[in-house]
Amino acid sequence: MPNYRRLYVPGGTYFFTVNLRNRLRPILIDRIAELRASWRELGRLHSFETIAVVVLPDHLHFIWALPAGDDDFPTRIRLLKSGFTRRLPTSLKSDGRKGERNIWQRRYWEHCIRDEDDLSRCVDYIHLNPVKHGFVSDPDDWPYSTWHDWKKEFGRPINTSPENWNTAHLGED
Ligand code: NI
Repeated sequence: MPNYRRLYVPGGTYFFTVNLRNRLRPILIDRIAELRASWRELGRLHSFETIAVVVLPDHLHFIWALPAGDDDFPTRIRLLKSGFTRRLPTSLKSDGRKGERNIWQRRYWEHCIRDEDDLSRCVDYIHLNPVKHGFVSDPDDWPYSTWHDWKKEFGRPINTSPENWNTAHLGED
């Protein structure tokens, strides 16, 4: 079992949902290399630990642990978004609809994780999200998540009971 106590930074562990404006364009998957490069670049500029992440075609869910006393996730998210957009070809830099110049929704959903149980629930939510959205029937089959790293490290650490994720509303529409 994962040691959630070790992973959990009290007051500094956050769950985020970040969406594209145009939910019909699978840019995040089509341009996964650019997204990874933006994530790495952000890691060189600001410290944070990515505890779990899943990339869906038009949105992201992830958990970051920030250093004690540092709650500046808005800057980090802004840089992640702009770093990704900057790497896109001009044809993809707007959301594809007239007048919308930003591919990202301005708002994002943020949840400060309360304790180790909450962390475990949020991690499972992330790793089961491709199943929740109907892309695959097993998280094993979705390549764009930290599930595979977690499995390597912890076995198959997931609570697949539906109440653990199906009724949760962690920033999903
Ligand atoms: Ni989702």
